[in-house]
Amino acid sequence: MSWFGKLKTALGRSRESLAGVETLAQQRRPLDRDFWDELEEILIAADFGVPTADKILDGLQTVSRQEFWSRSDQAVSRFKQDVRRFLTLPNAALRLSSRPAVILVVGVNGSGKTTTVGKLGRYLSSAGKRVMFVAADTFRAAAAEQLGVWAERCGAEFVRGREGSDPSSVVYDGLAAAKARNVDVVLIDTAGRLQTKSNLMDELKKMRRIIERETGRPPDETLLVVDGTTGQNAISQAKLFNEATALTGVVVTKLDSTAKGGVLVAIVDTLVVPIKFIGLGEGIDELSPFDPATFIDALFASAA
Ligand SMILES: Nc1nc2c(ncn2[C@@H]2O[C@H](COP(=O)(O)OP(=O)(O)OP(=O)(O)O)[C@@H](O)[C@H]2O)c(=O)[nH]1
Ligand SMILES: [Mg+2]
Repeated sequence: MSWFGKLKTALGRSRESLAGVETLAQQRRPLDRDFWDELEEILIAADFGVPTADKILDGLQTVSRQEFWSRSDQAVSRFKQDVRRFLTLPNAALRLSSRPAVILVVGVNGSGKTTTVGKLGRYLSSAGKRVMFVAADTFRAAAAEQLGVWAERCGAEFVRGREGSDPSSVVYDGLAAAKARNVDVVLIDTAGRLQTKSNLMDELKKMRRIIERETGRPPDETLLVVDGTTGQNAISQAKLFNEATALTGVVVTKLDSTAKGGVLVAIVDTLVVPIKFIGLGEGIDELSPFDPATFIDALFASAA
């Protein structure tokens, strides 16, 4: 199956959540109050969230008046362009400007951080990079073992600490080992849950300080991993992390599962941080750089 075919298959549920938009276009209806209400309902059911849905619809209604549109297919075609515009932010590509480059991976428990580190390791080592994984999740018993398995799968160097040890000291050890072993990219996997939320945020800040002290720079990337199936919950979690650490990118996982397409638009609109990758399955190769144009094509392609 082609890569685009795979993307289309993975996004099946998301596409279903927006199928009503295609129906509205095919009906070639007048742009009356009922039309706008129905479109809004579809967007909210597809996890756009009320603020983002309203922002898109307000813009669309203004243009429809200015350009004297009369039919729903015109509005829907512009709608797709607008969604694509909403999803497009600068700096969407992974930025690895220093050596070793440091990628800090954060997010709530179960969002897919460790899996994403594993997939990113494969992605980067396939591109010829020497990769190291650092297990800074010392909170959960099996966390380091889980990351170790991913490291073996993609031939990454691996640094871990003792269970319950200070995550920042593991980060410190990891950075020292990375310099000694001539590593190109250090990926740091963090805990998703501690005793309290403020502990978690404090710990992330501390790791960030260690990285700055040891490399002279903030992490090249601080990626927030978000479970796309958690809908509007994902948005409020993302906001919390964005306040605690300067995020440079988002990875939305489980788009092959019950996620609805609108959640990506809501995330980008709320955080103003680009989505850099999407997770399309549990396998090591099921991660894709995020490209808004391809995503929109796959999201709206008729189910042929
Ligand atoms: N279907 C699907 N499942 C995924 C994807 N990414 C991760 N998962 C699954 O989500 C579950 C949690 O993934 P982890 O990588 O362990 O999540 P985590 O954020 O590291 O979790 P904690 O370490 O507990 O905070 C696992 O069962 C993964 O296989 C994805 O893109 N698609
Ligand atoms: Mg984990």
